[in-house]
Amino acid sequence: MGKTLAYKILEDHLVKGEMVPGTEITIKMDQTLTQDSTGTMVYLQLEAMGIEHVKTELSVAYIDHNTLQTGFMNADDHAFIKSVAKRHGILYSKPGNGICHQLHLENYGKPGKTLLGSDSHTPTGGGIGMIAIGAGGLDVAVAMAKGIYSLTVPKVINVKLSGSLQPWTSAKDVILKVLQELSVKGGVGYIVEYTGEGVKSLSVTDRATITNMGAELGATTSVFPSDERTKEYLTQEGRPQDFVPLTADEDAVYDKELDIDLSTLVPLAAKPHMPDNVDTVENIGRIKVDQVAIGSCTNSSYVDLMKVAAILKGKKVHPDVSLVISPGSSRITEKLATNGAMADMIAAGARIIENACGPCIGMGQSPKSGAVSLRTFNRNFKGRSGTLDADIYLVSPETAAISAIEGVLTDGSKTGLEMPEVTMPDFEINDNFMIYPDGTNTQNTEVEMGPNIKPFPLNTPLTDTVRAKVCLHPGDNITTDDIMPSDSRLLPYRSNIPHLADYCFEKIDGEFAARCKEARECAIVGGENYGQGSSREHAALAPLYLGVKFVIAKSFARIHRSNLINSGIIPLVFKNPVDYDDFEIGQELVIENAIEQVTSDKIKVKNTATGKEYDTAANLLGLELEMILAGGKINYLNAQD
Ligand code: MIC
Ligand code: SF4
Repeated sequence: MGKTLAYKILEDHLVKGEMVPGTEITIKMDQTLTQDSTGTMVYLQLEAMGIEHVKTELSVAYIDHNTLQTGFMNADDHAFIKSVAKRHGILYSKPGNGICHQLHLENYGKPGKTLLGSDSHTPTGGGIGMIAIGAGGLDVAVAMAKGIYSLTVPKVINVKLSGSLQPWTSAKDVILKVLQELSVKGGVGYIVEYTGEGVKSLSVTDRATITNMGAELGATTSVFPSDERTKEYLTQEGRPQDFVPLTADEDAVYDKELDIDLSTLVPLAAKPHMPDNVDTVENIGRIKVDQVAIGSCTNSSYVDLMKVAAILKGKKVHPDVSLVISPGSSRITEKLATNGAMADMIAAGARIIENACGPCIGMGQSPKSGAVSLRTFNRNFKGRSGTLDADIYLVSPETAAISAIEGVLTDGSKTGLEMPEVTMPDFEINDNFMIYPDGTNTQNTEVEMGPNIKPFPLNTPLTDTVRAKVCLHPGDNITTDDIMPSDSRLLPYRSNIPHLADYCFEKIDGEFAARCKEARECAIVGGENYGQGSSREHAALAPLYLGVKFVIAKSFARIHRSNLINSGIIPLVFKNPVDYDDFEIGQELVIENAIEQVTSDKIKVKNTATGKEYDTAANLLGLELEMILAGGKINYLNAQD
């Protein structure tokens, strides 16, 4: 029986276990990446492990999220990460170099390699034929310390592409189409593998847009084959030697299939407030637009921005629109500056901001009250922009640029305007923003710890009776942005859990933190896809700090579930999802014989307020069980030494 590309790469890295879906395997991790908003925790944890040199082939620490530096906190975090990087042989990418995923693709992504990143959009690397997985910070710290990562073997969906894209439609429309078909939870437990004739028509940066936003499907990762287009990209980036051809076997068997004819796609948009709330731009209609933001790890490549520049050239941004552009990397900005494209953007009235995540994570550029903002980003969760009542639509760079000129949401293919062809040039390598470990005397490097960097909270081993008060009952599709909001006010406190914890669930229920502090031992009762979105382990660490013992939900998102387990918080699923409706804030829940029960496939939770008992399951695989018993991953690892 033929093999999928995903399984070939995983098998190639197998350290423990077998490729049986639903079972646990351990794989060798060739590379890791971190970014600064999750990175400080990662490096605090790495320091706690007492290692010398990292065990990976390559580990990179990027600074791209917290670049506003509105106080000393961000700069202190950067200095801390830089010092730890030097101590352990990790490459350090200075602020201003660009967004981690774009930079990693340009500089270090290699077909056939594995990559673990403390950011949910790490699967961007799948565009170049890697198995690139997003994970919680602690998992990335362990991958650096031991060179391995454990995961549940996913199934594989085949997205079979045929045809080629029409002018004014692009890679963003492909992934929006996939999201429309599969939904934000359709990828949970799967790797999404792209095959078919249509693959050839997509460049590596197109593919990276698609695999990047595969994170919004809840998938473990997404992957494209490595072919002539991959070779072409690596050559343009000055790394032809990194190319290896890779593809699935002709007769590979997949668990699910989705066919997409690229020629039939039209410009699409994800409407507020979910990435899978997709419709055609034409159906949504010519709604008035207040802001257009172009950039993010999804759509900030050279070709994307050259298309934007070509659309803007000689035109004027609509008087009622604020257009802001953040390029993906210093290399791209430099090229746009020297070839005149940036001048075209500025002349049209665009605001050019730093090569960083910026508005995508609410670091500036929040739209006005009640605004309509078109963004080429990947998430439009309510409030993520920093403006709670803004309506965010996710669109392609082409749709964003033409709409910025028209002042209304516009389907470019209906304008009669020609969409200019853009090709990628060869890039000269300039790594002046990179600091490479020098390999000498690194262990003597002093770790720079600013006053805002506080120790991370630790759980205690599981007790036999777990008693907790329901402190939240929030409904379906709760995102990690809901659990632990991030914006310019809170991102500077990513190294300070006690401070951050006071804002936990702030946007959903301002009383949550106070309620937990009063109850001391708490539980959350959630709906479907609880914890979707980012990889931030702060969405587990803040609840841990506030005394959350377990979460019962209808279902969990992959990375958040792992982060809960790493923190020793039990993720329970209802055997009978309608039971969710029975619960109320303030009720006391009890798990008796917890130590024995967590090892079984049924865990009884009693609601002492009503006397009713509910069947739930934690479905813990080998290592996961050990971690829950020990009170989290750090306690488990310490007990091994
Ligand atoms: C995001 O896009 O939500 C982030 C900010 O990049 C997060 C990481 C974080 O919360 O720091 C992610 O995607 O994992
Ligand atoms: Fe940065 Fe946004 Fe990408 Fe997250 S999704 S890594 S915040 S650009």
